[in-house]
Amino acid sequence: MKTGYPPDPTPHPGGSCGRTETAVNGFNSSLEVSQPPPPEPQGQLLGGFDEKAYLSAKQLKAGDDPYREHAFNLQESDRLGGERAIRDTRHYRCAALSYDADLPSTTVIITFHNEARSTLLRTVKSVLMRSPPSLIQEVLLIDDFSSDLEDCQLLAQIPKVRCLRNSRREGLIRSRVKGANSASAPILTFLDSHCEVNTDWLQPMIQRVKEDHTRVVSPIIDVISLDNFAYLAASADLRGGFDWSLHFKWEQIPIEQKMARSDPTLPIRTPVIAGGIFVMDKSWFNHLGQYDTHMDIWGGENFELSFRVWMCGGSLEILPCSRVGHVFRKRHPYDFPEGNALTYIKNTRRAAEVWMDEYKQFYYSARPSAQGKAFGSITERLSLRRKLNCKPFRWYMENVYPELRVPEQAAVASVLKQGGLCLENRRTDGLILTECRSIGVSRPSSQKWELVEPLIRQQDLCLAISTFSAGSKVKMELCNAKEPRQKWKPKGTALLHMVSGLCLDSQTPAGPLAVAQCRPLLASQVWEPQVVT
Ligand code: LR7
Ligand code: MN
Repeated sequence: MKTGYPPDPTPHPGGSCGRTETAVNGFNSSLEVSQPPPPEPQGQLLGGFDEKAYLSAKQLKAGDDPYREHAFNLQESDRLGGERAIRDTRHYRCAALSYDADLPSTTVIITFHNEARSTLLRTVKSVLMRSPPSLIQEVLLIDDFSSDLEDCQLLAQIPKVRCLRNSRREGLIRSRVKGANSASAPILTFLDSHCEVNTDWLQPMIQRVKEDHTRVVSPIIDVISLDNFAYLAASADLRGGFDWSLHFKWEQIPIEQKMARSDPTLPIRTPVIAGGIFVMDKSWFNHLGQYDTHMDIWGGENFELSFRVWMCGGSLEILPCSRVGHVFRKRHPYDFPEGNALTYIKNTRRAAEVWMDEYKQFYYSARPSAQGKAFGSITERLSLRRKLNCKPFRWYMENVYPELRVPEQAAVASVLKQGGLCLENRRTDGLILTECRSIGVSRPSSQKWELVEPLIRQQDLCLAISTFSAGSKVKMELCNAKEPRQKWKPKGTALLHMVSGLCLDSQTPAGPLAVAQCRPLLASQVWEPQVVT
């Protein structure tokens, strides 16, 4: 089995979604902080809200570690105050685009647990300042049981801002669902509580969703430095990906797609989204089953949502003309009541068990400690998947994320035994059932098989039927996981050809073997894979 996965478990935001400086280009930190704030009609924007009092009531005390409470430099954040100018990081061609005059409005949902006042206020104010007012129906804050009740209550004095508070800690997943259920606009926009949205961030996203309500769209997520709060442009050539341990990562757009991009303002298809910042039609969100509300606190919901959107008829994209800054941190500044590792395992296990079909085995090999850990009942989510008639994970692998390599299983070669005999591929006679042989201590390669669903392979040759009817001879041909004649699946003790519904049968042991109507336990259809070295 392939190794080299990240240490297990790795439920860490810094490791998983922190953009490294290599993913950042063209930054200039001093530029953005020194620009004068734009002339905003403050009173109008903030209503009766007293920004100064709000911010000064809770600031870092002299001598305190500025990183302790929030895992970013609070002193720097506080120094910036409630708003600042940031550089427009979009490609210059974005500024020339135009959007429909009658775009639908949105509810901006921001869940938070003990967020710093200055970062939270900048998030809210940047939304109010940098969005066309007609598009913002409301900003809905969900206070996930923060220690200070007033954080949220006071902000609700700002026009258009509402605040809901959980009476116990729920985590970001259930908090967002609560927000969605209370939202009054037809479009939902999710944001983390330490963001700053950039020029014209909203219109491109709402436009794409208006044109096709099954699209779920996100911006390019710029980096706000956790040390000096510089606003840094992120690379526009990245999309969301993951490895088999369900560890999110940014990755380069595949080269063919990159070459085909004549226009840098076009959307980028992405296999998964980072999770925190996206726009989605509210009816589509509800139709697709919102979120899995049995996931706790943090993590995994972005995979679950991404698989579900793709597999159940929607799509995910990153819009390069929309930019939102986010403070990427290296650790969680809050506690996990059940522990960080167990929570991540529970959440990702639920995503894997519901959505990944036979591919979940790769998740378990990459994260062995997940086996046997509690993840609750998934009955409801499985019936949701059935009700929505979603495609198999194999479809997702083939059509959405073919770049995700299935771990090499070459190491697990088996003989396929029947009684005391073995399946063998002879160059002269084709596929036969014959005595199991060994050369010295090892088997001849002609009797070694790799069962990598749906393929039964020998090097680059795969077992295939010739026609789809009973009696069809089986032969070896070049592997192609999309070729229906090559699709097999172990079923009980039989080897089922998935498309014809027939089973591998050895009634003509001298070969070539054929497929026949499945008859469970018929001796000539019982195959026993036995791992060999
Ligand atoms: O118990 C909690 N309750 C909350 O309301 C824990 C967190 N939260 C809030 C928190 O205040 C914040 O607003 O939830 C939001 C996300 O938590 P962060 O900021 O601690 O997490 P993160 O930025 O590392 O999280 C990324 O992955 C998460 C997986 O569950 C979520 O999907 C986050 O929304 C996501 N953030 C982003 O996608 C922003 C870009 C970062 C990346 C990649
Ligand atoms: Mn965040």
